[in-house]
Amino acid sequence: MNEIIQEVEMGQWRRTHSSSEIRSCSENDIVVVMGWVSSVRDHGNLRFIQLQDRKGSTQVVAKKGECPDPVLEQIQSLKEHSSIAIKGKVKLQQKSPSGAEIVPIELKVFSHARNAAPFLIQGKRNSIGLDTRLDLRALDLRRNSLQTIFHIRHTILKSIREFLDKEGFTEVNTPKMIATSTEGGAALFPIFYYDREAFLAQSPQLYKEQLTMSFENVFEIGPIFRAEPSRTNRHLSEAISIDTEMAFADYNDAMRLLENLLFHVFDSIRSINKHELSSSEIQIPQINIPLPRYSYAEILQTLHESGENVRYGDDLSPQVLKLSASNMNLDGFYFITDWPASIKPFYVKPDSKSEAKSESFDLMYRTLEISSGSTRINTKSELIDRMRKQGLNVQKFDYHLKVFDYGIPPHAGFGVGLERFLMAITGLDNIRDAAFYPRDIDRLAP
Ligand code: AMO
Repeated sequence: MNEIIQEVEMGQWRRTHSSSEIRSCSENDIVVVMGWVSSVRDHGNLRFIQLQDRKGSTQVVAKKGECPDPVLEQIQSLKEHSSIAIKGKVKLQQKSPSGAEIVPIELKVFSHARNAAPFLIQGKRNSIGLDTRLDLRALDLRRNSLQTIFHIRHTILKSIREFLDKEGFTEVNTPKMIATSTEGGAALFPIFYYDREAFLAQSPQLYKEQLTMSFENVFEIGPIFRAEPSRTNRHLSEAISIDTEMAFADYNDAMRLLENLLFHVFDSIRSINKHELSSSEIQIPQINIPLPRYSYAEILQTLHESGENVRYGDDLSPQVLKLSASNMNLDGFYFITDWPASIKPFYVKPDSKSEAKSESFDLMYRTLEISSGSTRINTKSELIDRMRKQGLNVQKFDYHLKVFDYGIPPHAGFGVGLERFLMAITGLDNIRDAAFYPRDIDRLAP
């Protein structure tokens, strides 16, 4: 360990001001700031520390003669990322971005960075390999560009809760260790549940549907687990899903709810994250509601007109959507509605006039799927019929089907992938950067 730097405990020291509060101090006020070093610059008898905390950063200026010599020496040996506290005098500075600087009187180093970090706090997100960053994710997340993204994530969640609460939705939590698949068998993670096989939940689907019986409108924000075998920039093995379900409603009501939710979230981000957005390249989308709605059949028609051989019942991959994008102006956010029933899960209600299509939608951002939703089947015989058609073992769903004997209301809902949504809003090109600790086929740590 460095001889000049002694790691010490916090003792009686407590932070008096965060970085953003220094500007409202008076000249010569004595303050204690705490945080981590984002940069140190040495000009001989003049040394600068940029001290970062969760609210921003403050400049500490140590000048020979103005600050005690031992403090000046300690600063010379400080490395970026060290965790420190400074007691010092406020010097108002119009020219400094924070409006004030601190002249140190005493310095406490809580934890000294032993190695030069592979990346600095101000560094650009993409200037270093993703794997190097993810291996040291806690440190990576200190970087300004990621701080902005995760502050926006926080606003998304806060404003969604605010909006759904106002709309009369109750927040719920449903089991994550479950007995059966809901979204298709292949993507399940099996686990041991005492002496039985169980699975990690792919979605709260069946539980949220059941809860419409007692609460009418419910939402859940929680993890979903998908054993995705492919390595893409838009799939995680563990993602956060924002699920809603409402009684006495159909998929048109669900789409209206979702577009109003988007509008509220974007408005909130623009106002709450205004300061950070002004110093970043992120442009929060401006949307007009209602959002454009294109039926699956319309998109297929456009593809056929441009000579593409996509059949009714094929999924619309990002590559295929790119082809129709230029003809249909598939930019920004839009819905694709009325998907073939054959490619939707068993609980999705087929259209009453045409069995081949279903009362369903996907919310898209360009070629990225952000959410799916639908009207659900609410009669037991129809649900059993659909399960059989999809080759499912009906008996395994007995715990769910039972409920349908006791008056489940007509209902509809959607699930939004939080990381996909964050990607769309902030322009991220890899979903891994939208998760604190991403999980994929190759990564189970940190
Ligand atoms: P779906 O399977 O389409 O629908 O999932 C809903 C949304 O969750 C996100 N998502 C993912 N995000 C990252 N990595 C993944 N592997 C992943 N899988 C899904 C997507 C997707 O649009 N029960 C239905 C929802 C409903 O109808 O209410 C469901 O789970 O953004």
